[in-house]
Amino acid sequence: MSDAVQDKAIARPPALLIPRRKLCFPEVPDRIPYEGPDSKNLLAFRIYNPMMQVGEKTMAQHLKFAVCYWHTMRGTGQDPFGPGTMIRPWENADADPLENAKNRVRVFFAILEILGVPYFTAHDRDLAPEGKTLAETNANLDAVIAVVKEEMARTGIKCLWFTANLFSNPRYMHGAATSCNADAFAYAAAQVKKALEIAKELGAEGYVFWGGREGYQTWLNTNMSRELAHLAQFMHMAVDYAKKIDFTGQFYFEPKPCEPTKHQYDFDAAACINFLRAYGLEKDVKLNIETNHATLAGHAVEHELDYAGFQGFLGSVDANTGDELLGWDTDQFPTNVYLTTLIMLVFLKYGGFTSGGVNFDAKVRRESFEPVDLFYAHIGGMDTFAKGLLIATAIRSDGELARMVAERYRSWDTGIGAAIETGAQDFESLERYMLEQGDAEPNQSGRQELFEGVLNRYIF
Ligand code: XLS
Ligand code: NI
Ligand code: NI
Repeated sequence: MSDAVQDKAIARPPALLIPRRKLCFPEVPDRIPYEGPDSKNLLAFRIYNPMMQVGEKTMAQHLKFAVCYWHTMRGTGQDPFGPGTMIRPWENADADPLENAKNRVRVFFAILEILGVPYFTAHDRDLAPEGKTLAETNANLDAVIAVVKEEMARTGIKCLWFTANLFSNPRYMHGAATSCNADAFAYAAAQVKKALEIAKELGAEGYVFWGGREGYQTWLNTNMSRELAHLAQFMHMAVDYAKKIDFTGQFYFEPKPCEPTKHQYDFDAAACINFLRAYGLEKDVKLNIETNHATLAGHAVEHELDYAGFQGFLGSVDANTGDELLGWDTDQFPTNVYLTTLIMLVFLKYGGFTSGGVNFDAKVRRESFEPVDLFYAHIGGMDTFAKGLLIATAIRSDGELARMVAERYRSWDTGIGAAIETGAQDFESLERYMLEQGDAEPNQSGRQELFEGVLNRYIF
């Protein structure tokens, strides 16, 4: 941190008024410019050029970037070994918490404006402090949402999805919808009812269920079938209430295998889709897939996305990354072009984002404690996704990789393969066929190294 910033942070009691950008972010321009690939300026975009036409849409329309409120505004840098580290000149611990919360919203929208990001995501409890009762908490939330609405109207920034925090408060220690305590379920229902009303009011394009503590720590004390039935009832109630108030945003279920519980019911895309189908929610809920959660489940994110995609469950992506040496949800910003290329390849395969988008569910490191780091982080993530979009678009328009995959399955296009696919064969006819053939000869190499080489040719 430069001395100048430090002096300001210490000398100036944070003011509870619309943040004067130059005080909060002295190094950052009013708007991050696009300077092109040759720029050395890391407070500029090198690749992300929102108006650039890529196929039928602009880059901005393809990527639908969102900044999340929780990590960006409420991340303090606290970890299990020490307290927060972040210097946030707009925070005022001595002020009325509600006034501080409103001011924080204005800073948030200033950050998005500077970045030129069109969407945000938030939990209810990120925005406003809890009161002593549910009624008080709702009133606090209403007061802050009024500021959110003002800022949305002022800037044109939209809500990609809204959600409720059903995991931080101790009342949810056993989970919310899957709690052994029916009162916790009831509280969560009231909380999500309110969150859906807000989603409607903000015109949110979606609503996310992330399990939080919907899972368990030990089988010994757990009635799994009862808990899962409750979770399904809860989601049905949400879908029904959304219909009642005419909230037409898309519902998403976000897979995560562990953290905070040992066994999360929303383990991965397969577990979520199975749950949604088993309980009749498949028409109303898609998936919000997070890169780092895929990794924790032992999957590549492109596997999770495509697994959801071919079954019609692909919704949105929480864009972040883990660390290959750390086995927890580190929520780092994505800087790997291979990763973003593969993510965009899958989304383009299914026609791109509709209700969903690229939400940076990512946080700066505890050591990156200055406000300017929020900009380096998001600019880096946006450029990396923009590059991934361009590469994926080139791969798709050449069609070479797709042709190579099609070629690998050519035995299914004619002869016995085509006959099986059309349903014209059974075990008896296939036995007759094989008795005649004698054996199934290996017919081609997997060519993994060739496929990787072709991908690399687009990347560098
Ligand atoms: C936590 C989740 C969470 C959801 C929203 O790991 O990623 O941030 O995206 O509740
Ligand atoms: Ni997430
Ligand atoms: Ni996460």
